Amino acid sequence: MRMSRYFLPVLKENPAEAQIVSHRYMLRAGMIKQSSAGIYSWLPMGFKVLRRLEQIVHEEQIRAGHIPMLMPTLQSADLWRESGRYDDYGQEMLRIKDRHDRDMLYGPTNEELITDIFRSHVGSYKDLPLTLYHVQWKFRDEVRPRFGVMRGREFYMKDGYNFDLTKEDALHAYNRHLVSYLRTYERMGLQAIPMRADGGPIGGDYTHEFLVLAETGESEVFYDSEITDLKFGDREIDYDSVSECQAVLEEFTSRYARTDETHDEALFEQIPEARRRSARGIEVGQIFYFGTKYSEPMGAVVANEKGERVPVHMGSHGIGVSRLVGAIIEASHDDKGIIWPEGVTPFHCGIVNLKQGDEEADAACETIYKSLTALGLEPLYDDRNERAGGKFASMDLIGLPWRITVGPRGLKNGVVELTSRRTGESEELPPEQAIERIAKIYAGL
Ligand code: 5CA
Repeated sequence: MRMSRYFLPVLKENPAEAQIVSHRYMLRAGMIKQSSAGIYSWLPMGFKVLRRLEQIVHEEQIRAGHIPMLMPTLQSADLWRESGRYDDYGQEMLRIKDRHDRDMLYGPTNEELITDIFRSHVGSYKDLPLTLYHVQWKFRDEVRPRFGVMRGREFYMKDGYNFDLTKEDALHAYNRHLVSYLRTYERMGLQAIPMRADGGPIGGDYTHEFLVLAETGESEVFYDSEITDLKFGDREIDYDSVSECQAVLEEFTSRYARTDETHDEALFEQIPEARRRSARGIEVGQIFYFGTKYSEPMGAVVANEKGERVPVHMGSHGIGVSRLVGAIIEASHDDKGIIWPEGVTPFHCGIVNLKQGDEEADAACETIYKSLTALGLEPLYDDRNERAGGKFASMDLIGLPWRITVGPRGLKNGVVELTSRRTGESEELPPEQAIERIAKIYAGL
């Protein structure tokens, strides 16, 4: 993309309404614009990151054997009356009437809708196990929407639902989700710690929240410091294997890690003092097993091997896709701007032309731009007629992990400059080598 033709409305001043760094940088880097309290438009660069996160989510869900689909945002209140949650959900639910005076709502989550789809089409244990998911906008009329996309009213969420014949099978689905989530967050450059949590309005005895540690996090968390040494890495896992998924669950959940809702001071004090940590965290996902809480009242039953009709065991599993954009920035920035992890960056590298209009510099930038594009990469070429200082400041704010700087002086010696946004270190090398280096960094991501 050429910056002169893009829509990237960068702000020079700090917006007064932004209290935390991710909100500030998302506004300043022209990623989002508030349309009303807790509701945002995603401008082109913000949208690119959101789409990228969604893509990673899809890849990891499909790898785990889960099936993508799409349900609507607007739902009929009748389904929620069947589960009993229409009244329970309270003011967070946005209730709407259509022209025929029918009660509708903007879905805050989809347990009822998916259970209705399931009961209409599935009747036998032979069709199980089944996990369906979608990535769709949700609406929760939060009392205090704040921190930009972190606590929005409208937000983008992946929600998946498993249907199993037995509790045992459903717990395997739970473990499978835990494993797939660990992989998902690591690919986004995040460490998200599974913590024992509270069921809340979704319900259920088994539930873990995934938290990214950050000073600005809304949750208070307590954990054993050993847990931050755990990495999922690039290990291969057979998602059908009960024992393999179980082993990962045990590895990642056996140490003490809880949110304030489930914190147990006496248990916590059994950890050696030097390893006890209390901190703040951003909740980027939650998994639940809730058994027959919805299948029983809504009649989602299947015939088992003996021909008896039994309610299915279910769970639901969510990832806050739009919140993650903010969470990644909270975890990865400096005082100049965002530092995108390579796995999620909106553009693979920036190209800064130090002297726009200089024949040689322009030609070199064009060649680099075209070569990177031909390799399937997306560079962002700052081809504007601006001073170098302004161009650097914009690039630092936008936070692309790599920058190639091209100027007449370097070109005389046959070199350009390759700079890492994270370390700030620069290296001079011939353009072809800079291109090769970038291609290598992104190979396999
Ligand atoms: N039905 C279950 C699992 S699919 C569910 O709704 N879980 S949840 O309530 O925990 O939401 C899933 C994730 O969505 C949360 O972990 C959080 O990352 C994100 N989320 C929840 N509320 C908001 C909000 N107001 N703004 C942004 N993200 C949110």
